[in-house]
Amino acid sequence: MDTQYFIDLEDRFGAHNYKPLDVVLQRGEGVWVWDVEGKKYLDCLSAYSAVNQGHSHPVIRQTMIEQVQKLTLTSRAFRNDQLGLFYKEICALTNTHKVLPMNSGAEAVETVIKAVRKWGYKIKKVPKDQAEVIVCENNFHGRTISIIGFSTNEQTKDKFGPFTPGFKIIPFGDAEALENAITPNTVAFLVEPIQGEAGVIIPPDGYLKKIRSICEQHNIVLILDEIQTGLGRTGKLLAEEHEGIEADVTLIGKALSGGLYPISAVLSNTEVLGVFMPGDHGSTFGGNPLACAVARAAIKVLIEEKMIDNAAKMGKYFLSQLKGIKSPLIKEIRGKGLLIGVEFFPDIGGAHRLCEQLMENGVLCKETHDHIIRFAPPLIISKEDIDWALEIIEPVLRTGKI
Ligand code: IF1
Repeated sequence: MDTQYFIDLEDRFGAHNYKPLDVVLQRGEGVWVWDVEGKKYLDCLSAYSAVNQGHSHPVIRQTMIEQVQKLTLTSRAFRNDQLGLFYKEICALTNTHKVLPMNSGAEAVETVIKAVRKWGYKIKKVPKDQAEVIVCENNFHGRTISIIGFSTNEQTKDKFGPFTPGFKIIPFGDAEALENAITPNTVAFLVEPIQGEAGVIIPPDGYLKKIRSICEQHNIVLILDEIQTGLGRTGKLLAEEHEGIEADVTLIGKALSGGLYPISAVLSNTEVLGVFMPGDHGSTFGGNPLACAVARAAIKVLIEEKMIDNAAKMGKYFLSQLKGIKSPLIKEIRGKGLLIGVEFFPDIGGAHRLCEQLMENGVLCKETHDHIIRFAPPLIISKEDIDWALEIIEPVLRTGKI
């Protein structure tokens, strides 16, 4: 059974809500993946930063196997012996007071929107049904109806309305715009520290500090969506650390399991998550013992194996080498840690064909917004691996061919 066979099956039976590269992967180990024909690739996407710890990390994998053999799911109607330990460890690591575990990133976002609305009514005394949440242009926070309702991307929302009211959209990276958008009914500001889907957009220096202080002044909850930027990706445990601030609420997901299981979490101060009463919110799978055991192992190896330091060092090296490529196709290269975006001039005919050429030659990555390629390999990548990838990337980026 070859590549085409699997592609035909997907096309025939699956909804066509994706247009993947035509590579059918079968196995992964560390930074490498293999397709059904045995060809090896360096993964420069890491499942959109879910596989920060590398594919099939042996410690996470072993933990998962052992937990599967013991207990996987109890529902939250009963307690389990992994949940409390997960809470304790993630709180100690991130300086958090309260945790609410969910499954997908979008669920964590939905959860925090509920929490800050209730916080607004109960604590800030906003009049009934008047709570406003401020978000940014070009945001990406997930795919549910409420979340896409405050997207500014046409395709994301086209023909999916009507949407949830209560959101106000301001430009990203503009602290003054936040100040101006605030009303007495504003309960929270939800923002990505670096916009991933928008094309690795890094806000001006000092932006996080400024929004931290504006939110404090106006008694507004600062929510950082670190689902993509968190857990080492940018060379710090959380991207907020680049400016030495602490959000009131931080959302994490993706790499919280190292890619072995869908796990997300809302991390907050006591006041915000404190508004939830029994019955207010929940999920059948959220906080299950398998998820918690996997998450505990995933954060343990992230720290113990110094993956965050490696992301900082290797990110610097990768970025500087990429910046050294002289190419008429490239408009700008930017990044933090191992979250790197290469933006091409819009008239080069799209970055998709460049991704196809990279794939042909053994490097997997994906374009975003048509003319930007994101390089985000697992955080365990070595200098040798990067040099190997650069041999392939350099000619493709320079000439559009190899
Ligand atoms: C897809 C993008 C990345 C996220 C942030 C919440 C979520 C995401 C900052 C929701 C998810 C995904 C979803 C995935 C592709 C991927 C992506 F290109 F679409 F934007 F990473 F850049 N907040 N990002 O980045 O998390 O519910 O998916 O677990 O195929 O839609 P989720």
